[in-house]
Amino acid sequence: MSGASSANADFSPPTAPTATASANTNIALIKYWGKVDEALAIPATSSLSLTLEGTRTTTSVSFDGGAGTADSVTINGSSPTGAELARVSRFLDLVRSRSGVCAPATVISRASVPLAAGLASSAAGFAALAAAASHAAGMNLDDRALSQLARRGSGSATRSVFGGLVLWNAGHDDASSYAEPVACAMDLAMVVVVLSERYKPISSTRAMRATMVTSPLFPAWVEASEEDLQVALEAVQAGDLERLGEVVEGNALGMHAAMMAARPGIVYWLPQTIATLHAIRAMREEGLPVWATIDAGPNVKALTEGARAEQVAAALRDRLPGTTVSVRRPGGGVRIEEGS
Ligand code: 2P0
Repeated sequence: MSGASSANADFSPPTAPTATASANTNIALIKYWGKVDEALAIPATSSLSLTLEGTRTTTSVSFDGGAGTADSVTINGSSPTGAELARVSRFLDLVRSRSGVCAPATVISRASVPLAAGLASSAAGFAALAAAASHAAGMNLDDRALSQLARRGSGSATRSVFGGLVLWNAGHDDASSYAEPVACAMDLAMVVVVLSERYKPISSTRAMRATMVTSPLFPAWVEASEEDLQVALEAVQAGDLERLGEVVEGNALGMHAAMMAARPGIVYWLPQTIATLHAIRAMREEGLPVWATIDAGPNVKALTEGARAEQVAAALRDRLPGTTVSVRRPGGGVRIEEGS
């Protein structure tokens, strides 16, 4: 918090502008798991994701002096402390150091989808924060530069800058690691199956570090992932949902295999996670186009064709009583809100 702690409210302009931005979350079809450079958040692999509509986090930022000597942060009506606050302030320090603005900031953020909906929050949160903070600090970033900045907050936020299908090029340094949209004529949707609303037992950041350092399967996953990405991109170009679905499901299972092989093993799955995987396989055998993907938690997201999404959701509800199932369609990228 060097920038925030050395700054003083007296140095802030009397009418510091407020900028408001929003971003949707995204679900990776080909996963990001592991950083080769933690400080710069350079991932071990490139990844591919679908940004989802109706999952926006909206964030306002003003470098107005914040709480006096520190940033004032409000997320969903409460004030984070400890590591969560430090993570936001570290990100704001980066914006301050690049823009020359020194004042502490006031940040107010609200997610439109509750955490309990089983959708990652850091992707939308840091993409919206990157857009609002850079705008409030007077930086005029294009979308690529914005995705590079968002990456420093949370890896998956790199991709939430863009709508629809998005490729995050792993790159090898700050300039070469960024996201870009991928042309897609396919009618895709995700059906989200929420099995548990509990917080995850270990954060993604820690779990991916442990997988990289201790899992003998990690190098194999990285190698397979490069090939998976090529297959996925070819499938998208060919409009081949079956080929895309197979590689999406295989890539997620491979990521979980690599983390399960860490010492000690990282197991995000619950018994219902396995039950959902089997339900999806049975539905495929009955002719439904549906493939599973799983992130750093027990919940399952099913990739399907947009036109069949409600039918897939109904079939999942039938087979998995007591779970919450919702359809999410592709959504847009970061937006600077009116009045900023
Ligand atoms: C992904 N996940 O590609 C993968 C798949 C979860 C499983 O990106 O450490 O919260 O902040 O960069 O972005 C979750 O990781 O981790 C994630 P950090 P992040 O969506």
